Amino acid sequence: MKVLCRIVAAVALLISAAAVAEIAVTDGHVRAPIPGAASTAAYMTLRNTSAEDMLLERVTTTAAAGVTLHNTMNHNGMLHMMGMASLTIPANGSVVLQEGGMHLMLDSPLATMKPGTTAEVTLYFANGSELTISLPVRSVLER
Ligand SMILES: [Cu+2]
Repeated sequence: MKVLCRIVAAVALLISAAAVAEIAVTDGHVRAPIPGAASTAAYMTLRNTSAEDMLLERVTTTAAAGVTLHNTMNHNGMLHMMGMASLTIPANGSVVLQEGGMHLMLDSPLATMKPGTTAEVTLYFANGSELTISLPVRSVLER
């Protein structure tokens, strides 16, 4: 029984280690909210290093009251934002969240989110894995 427990513990360790390594985030940042603004956006590149599609189902942040997945649509030259229930990051592929495209919408951002600070964002995937990232807050003037 003792040996079995050790094996179970070792397997559990392997699973949790693999779960966070499947997604690599690069170029992540949050746009510093304009004082009094109802929302701001976060951008990043999500790369899936595994052989399975990864479904991003839920996002949370400590830097705003709420966060949702958004896509930007162009209807006859008018840009509209639409909520997305989930986002698939294809196996061995990547998805770019960028201005004018898909992004994370942070609603009621904290007033303390100023350029030079960081915002913590946690990504929850359908396979049970989650990833917490610390994104730098950047001024809109920075590129
Ligand atoms: Cu949006």
